[in-house]
Formats: sequence, structure tokens, C-alpha cells
Amino acid sequence: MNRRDLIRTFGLSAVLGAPLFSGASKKGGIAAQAATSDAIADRYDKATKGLPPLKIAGVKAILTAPDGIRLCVVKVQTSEPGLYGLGCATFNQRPLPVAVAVDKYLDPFAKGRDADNIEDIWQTAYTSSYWRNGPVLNNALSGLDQALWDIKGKRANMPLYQLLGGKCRFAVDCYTHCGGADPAQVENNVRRAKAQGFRYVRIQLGGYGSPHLSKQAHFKEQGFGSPSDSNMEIRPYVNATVKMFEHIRSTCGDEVELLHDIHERIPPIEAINLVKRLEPYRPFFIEDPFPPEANEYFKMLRQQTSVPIAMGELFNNPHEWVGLISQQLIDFIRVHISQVGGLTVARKIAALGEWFSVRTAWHGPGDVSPLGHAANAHLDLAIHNFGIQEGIHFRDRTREVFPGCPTLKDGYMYVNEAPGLGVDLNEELAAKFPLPEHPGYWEPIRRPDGTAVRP
Ligand code: GCO
Ligand code: MG
Repeated sequence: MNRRDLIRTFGLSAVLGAPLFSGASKKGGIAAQAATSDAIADRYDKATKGLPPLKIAGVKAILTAPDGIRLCVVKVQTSEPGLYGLGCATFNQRPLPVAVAVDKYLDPFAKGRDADNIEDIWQTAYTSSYWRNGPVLNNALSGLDQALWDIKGKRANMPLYQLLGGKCRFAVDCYTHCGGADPAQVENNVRRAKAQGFRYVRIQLGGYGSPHLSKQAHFKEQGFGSPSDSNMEIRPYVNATVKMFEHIRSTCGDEVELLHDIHERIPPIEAINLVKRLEPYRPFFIEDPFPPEANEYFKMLRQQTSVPIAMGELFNNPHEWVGLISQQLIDFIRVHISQVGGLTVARKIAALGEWFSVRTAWHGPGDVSPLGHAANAHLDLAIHNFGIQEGIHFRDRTREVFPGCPTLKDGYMYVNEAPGLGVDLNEELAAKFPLPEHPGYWEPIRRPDGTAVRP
């Protein structure tokens, strides 16, 4: 039996969706129905070059925390036995609602749809909630979206970057994190990173905003807030950060590229002053100077300094990035790919950036699954306006749960050349690492008088 007979015998409704059939039968009974199904089978043959039609058979979320970070993976099964796709939907601070959005809403929505039509599924799923652009629904949608790209690559028998246009570079240049409680510790870590082959390092004193340098937690003495709340003062952080840059530039030389994340922890005008003070040390970029609610400040920042600026890991809504890119108010767009809705969105952001000389620096911290890092890397390989990638070394357990993780060597990230994203999931092993007991929310950070700091 040939493929067309097969389609006719088992019914196109099973592979292409019931509405086609009901329309045909209303018009003219069995003969018309057969003619219509022949025509559709012909069209399908031409469109897929002989590959069988592919339906989405099910979509599910898998939660796992091999190294303590709450990872969420979406698995899409298809009508072809053994052919599935995986995508990243990790939202470490709210993993459970993402899983519900996947299992209870995207699964019934996507089941039976044509797995080949990624853009159409993205557009229709995106508006299927009517209200949209929030981090929970965007992450869920990203899981489905990346899994469909993974399937597309597997079906084409090509690594994903090939479908995105092929390689623009042999591997993905990465920056690594070099922290330390004081400038000397940071220096040691920079030297170590350089010895490992990194050319780009992000330098931070302690946690974001260097809370360990803040000494005046008056709110604690007054019993305001909870004992677990932490204190972060503006001045110790700002002054120490300038000193750290001065120290690293003078001890580690001019060749290494220095990055820093303000993590929006100081008022915008203080951030502008800090960036100006860092100018003599030639940062490669300064990240997240303002909270996402304060985009208007970028104009003022641009008038004051030409230090390159990276922004965007908290963005969910196109309104947050379109203006910043098109008005050339930032130099690196740094969205978290699952947070904006997946690869389908990210490749459009990259294309928009290309016309405005804004380069990419996709968010790539520990709370992105190896599938998400692979998605970052496949896109990095294929776009011209790639800037830099935040890269991490996966720990052993994570590598066992996700066979095929991207690898870092001499500061470059490599994807394996397997079809699709190239990363698999050992579901049995994943189940052995349930989410930690703590739900994952962030504890408050406060100024000495108790005022809450963002974020
Ligand atoms: C970064 C980020 C992260 C985030 C984290 C939030 O630049 O790597 O700022 O460290 O804080 O991903 O969960
Ligand atoms: Mg950051």
C-alpha cells in the first residue's frame, strides 16, 4: 500500500485534523471526500518531500533538580513512534505553575496538530490564553516551541543550527563568572579562568549588589521584616565595584574582557554614576543597570557614557525590547530565551538586532536547563550579530540526566552534532531528583531602613 492509500485508508482526519473531513463530506459524500483527500495527500507529499505527516501526540512537563536547581523540560511526543522533541521551560522561582500550564493547557491545545507548523502553533498557542506575555505562559510555550524545533531537526536529520541558516562561527565564545569576597579573590578567579582559556570574565564581589559589604541592617535591630531578609546598601557596593575594576585591570592586564552585572539593585541615577566611574577600565559590557520597569532611563544613560550596555533577562513582552533595540539604546540584548517564549521569538529578536547593530548575549545562568543552553548555542552559531554567551560547566549529575549537554573548551561552547538540539533526557534518572522542598521564591533584600530592594 502506498502512502496515499495509507492516508486514505486510515483517514486524513487522523493525520491532518478532523475539520478537513467534515467540510468534504458536507459538500458531496464519499467520492468528493476521496478526491479531496487525494488532493491534500498530494499537497502534503510536496510540502514534506515524502516524509509522513506528523501529528503531536502529547505534550508533558517534566520537573527535575539533579543539582538542586528546579529545571522544567517539555517533552512532545509525535505520531511517529520514537520521534519526540524536548524543550526548556525552566522558571526556577515558579516551576509548578509552568508545569500546570503545559500539562493542563498546552497538551490538549497541541494534541492532534501538525508538528511541522511551528510558527503557526506558536502564534495560536500564544493567543490561546487571550492574556499573554507573562513568564509562566511564556516558559510553557517555550518548552513546546523548542521541542518542535528539536523534532524538526531530528526529522531533517540535521543539528538545529543548520535549519537556522548554518554556522557563522566554529563555536560559541563564552564568558564565565569570576566572583570573590574581595578584589584579590576575584583576581585569583580571573587568573584561573584565563588559564582555562576564557577571554571574557564577569566579575562580581560576592552576591549581586555585594550584600556582604553592607553592615547597617537597622531593620533587623527594629524587628522589621523576617530574620532571613538580607541587607544591601548602595554606597559600599558602588565604591567596592569601582575598586574591583581598578584592581583587575591593573593586575590582569588589558587583554581580558571584563563584564559586570548590576542586577538592577541600585536606583537608576546611581547606576548611571557607577557606569560612568567604570568607563576608564573599559568594560566589555555592564548588565542590567535598571529594573525592567525603568526602560526610559536608557536615554539618559546613553547621553552620559559610551560604556556598552547589556539588558533584558527579565523581559517578557516585546514592548520591553523593541524600543530599546530600534532606538539603539543598548548594545547587547540579553533575554532569557524561555522567558520570551522560545526560539521562535528569539530568532526574531536577533534579526531585529542585526539592523540596529545590537548584538546578542542570551541569558545562560545555572537556572536554564542544558536544553535551554543548547537552544542558546544553536542560535548563537547561526546568527551574524552574535555578541557573547554566558556559559556554564554542567555538573556531573546534570550531565547524566541530560546526555549530550553542550561542552566548554578554551572558553568556547560546542554543541554536539546530533540532529535537533542534540540533548536528550533520561526520564528515569530525572525522576530520582525531585524538586527541593523550598518552593524556590526569592527572600527579600532590604535597605538599612527596611525598604525592599528590586529584585
Ligand atoms: C545572570 C543572572 C542570573 C539570575 C538568575 C535568576 O546574569 O546570570 O542575573 O544569575 O539572577 O538566573 O534566577
Ligand atoms: Mg544578570
